[in-house]
Amino acid sequence: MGVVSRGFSGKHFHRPGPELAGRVPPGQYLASGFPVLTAGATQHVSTGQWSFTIRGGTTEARWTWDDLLALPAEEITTDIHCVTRWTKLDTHWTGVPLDTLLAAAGEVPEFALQISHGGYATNLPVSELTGGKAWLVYRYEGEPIAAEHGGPVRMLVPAHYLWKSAKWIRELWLSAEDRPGFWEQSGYHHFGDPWREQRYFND
Ligand SMILES: Nc1nc2c(c(=O)[nH]1)N[C@H]1C(S)=C(S)[C@@H](COP(=O)(O)O)O[C@H]1N2
Ligand SMILES: [Mo]
Repeated sequence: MGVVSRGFSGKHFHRPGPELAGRVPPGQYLASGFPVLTAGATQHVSTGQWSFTIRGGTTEARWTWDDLLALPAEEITTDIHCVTRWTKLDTHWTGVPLDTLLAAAGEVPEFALQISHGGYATNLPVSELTGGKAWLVYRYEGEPIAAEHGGPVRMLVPAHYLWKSAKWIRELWLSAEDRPGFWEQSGYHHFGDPWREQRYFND
């Protein structure tokens, strides 16, 4: 992984007014644009190349782009929070809930590691990906997701800091141990709850 490209620049961020205090987690600012945060290079994955595999359940399950589009999709409106302190309110996405996908994996162990094209990875308990809390998304604001934002398909787990939402996702590795991903190996939190400001390992 190389340099982290940051979209952070002062004039595009502002403090939330009091009316939004309950929407914006502690230490966060509102972003007017949609910053791009990538460790390393943008991955260019075609829809024909893309597939998603869940390993580590009693059944290995895999979906191509066409398989994913054939599944019932949900429209998601949600706020997203990056650990570099920007928050974006009311983003709209279209995608398939992980509940649907994990149901095809049989019995599953406790932890999940999201794996991306390009080598990025991030971990969460499986229980954070079920119960309508996570989606594989393929549309943003009604359009295909731009490559820089993780298209054609990325994970969306909005209850956690956005580093827990892998762009260009290709696999989910399930296991009984909690294996750290890219940022977690560099001292970031294993859980990453923005409301509890779980930025670094000991937060
Ligand atoms: N594959 C991959 N996914 C990733 C990252 C990355 O570097 N590579 N960065 C993470 C971080 S730190 C954030 S804040 C969000 C940024 O998503 P965005 O670039 O669409 O704003 O993607 C997350 N997912
Ligand atoms: Mo981030």
